[in-house]
Amino acid sequence: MTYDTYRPDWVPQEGGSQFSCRVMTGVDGVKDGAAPTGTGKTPSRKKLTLDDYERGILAGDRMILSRGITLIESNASRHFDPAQELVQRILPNTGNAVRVGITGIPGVGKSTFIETLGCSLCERGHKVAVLAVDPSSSVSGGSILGDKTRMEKLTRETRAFIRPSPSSGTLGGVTRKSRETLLLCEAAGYDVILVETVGVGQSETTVRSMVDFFMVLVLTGAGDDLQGIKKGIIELADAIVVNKADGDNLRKALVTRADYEQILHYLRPATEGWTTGAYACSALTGDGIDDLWKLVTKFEKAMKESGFFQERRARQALQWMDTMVEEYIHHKISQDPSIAKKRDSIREMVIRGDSPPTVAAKAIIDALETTIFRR
Ligand SMILES: Nc1nc2c(ncn2[C@@H]2O[C@H](COP(=O)(O)OP(=O)(O)OP(=O)(O)O)[C@@H](O)[C@H]2O)c(=O)[nH]1
Ligand SMILES: [Mg+2]
Repeated sequence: MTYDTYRPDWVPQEGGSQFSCRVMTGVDGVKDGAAPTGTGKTPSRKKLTLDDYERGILAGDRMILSRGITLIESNASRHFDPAQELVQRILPNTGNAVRVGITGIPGVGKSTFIETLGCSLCERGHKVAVLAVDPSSSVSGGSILGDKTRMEKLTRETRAFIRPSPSSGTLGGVTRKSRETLLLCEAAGYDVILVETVGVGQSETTVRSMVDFFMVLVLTGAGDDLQGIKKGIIELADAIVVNKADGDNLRKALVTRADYEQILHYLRPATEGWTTGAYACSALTGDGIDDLWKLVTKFEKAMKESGFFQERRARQALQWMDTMVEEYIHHKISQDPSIAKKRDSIREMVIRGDSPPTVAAKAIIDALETTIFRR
């Protein structure tokens, strides 16, 4: 056997020759002189068939679930049909979870809340999937990425599955992917789905349209107590939750809660037959979290009894379908260079006031009909 002898970078003063390293020279080929096998490249992952995906997901295999979601999130056109077929196949096994949306301004404590609630639910035997709808992710690369560290305990929980926001595409694209991801998680046996979204822009309306119960987290103590919260968001909520009701902030949080309660009297509730209330909790200490879960359970029971639960889901499915059709048409318009060009010049005319919007819309529809729908 041959060795090369090296002197390490650091040796004790007076260090003798025993502080040398002896490194065995490498050999070409493999053990016992046998011929090398393979190409030397890292082996690629086994390609899964649709049957593999279906079976794996229904058996609750997390690795296959992750890969199924990756298939759905893919922007490659060759993945579109198999992804749709997969959703179609698992569809009969969906719909059994309670879907809860959680929104609020950045820093309000959504991730901490989900971590605390999620762990508590897992302890009680639930299987919890956490998803994110993040309109900024296409720009920033996904703000929930850092959340895996904020959900440290939940990440380690075997009964929980955390999926960061799909990181590319328009909000519409992100939404489709999130909805389908939700279905896959349900098929894999997750009975609670928590969807986090930042309370800015359009994303909360989108999340409202895919969940049963919608929670808006708010803060206190920033001078004007109702800072930054748009009336529109409150009108979507089934519960307003003042978070960080702990320590020195507790008293103020309770005052804020009462203020919201007042405001809610004047607003139309988001869900027919349900009174939206204001609550206080601490995601950090866990105070009030279990009570909020009881509230969700109470909501689910009452809405199922009244039939509103199923009715809303049916409406959401129809809305989803309509959105898909609209998106397809918009996609077609922007994909077809002649229509896109025509649309741009028509838009200019509308901006300049040279064409009324109704006439302009008709011109675009005519262009669509002659080029795309002529078959
Ligand atoms: N005192 C106190 N601090 C909290 C509470 N909940 C969250 N925090 C802290 O608030 C900060 C932001 O919490 P996150 O859970 O990351 O907030 P987020 O709403 O998910 O933020 P984004 O994902 O950036 O939108 C963290 O430093 C948390 O430790 C709470 O109930 N009490
Ligand atoms: Mg977060």
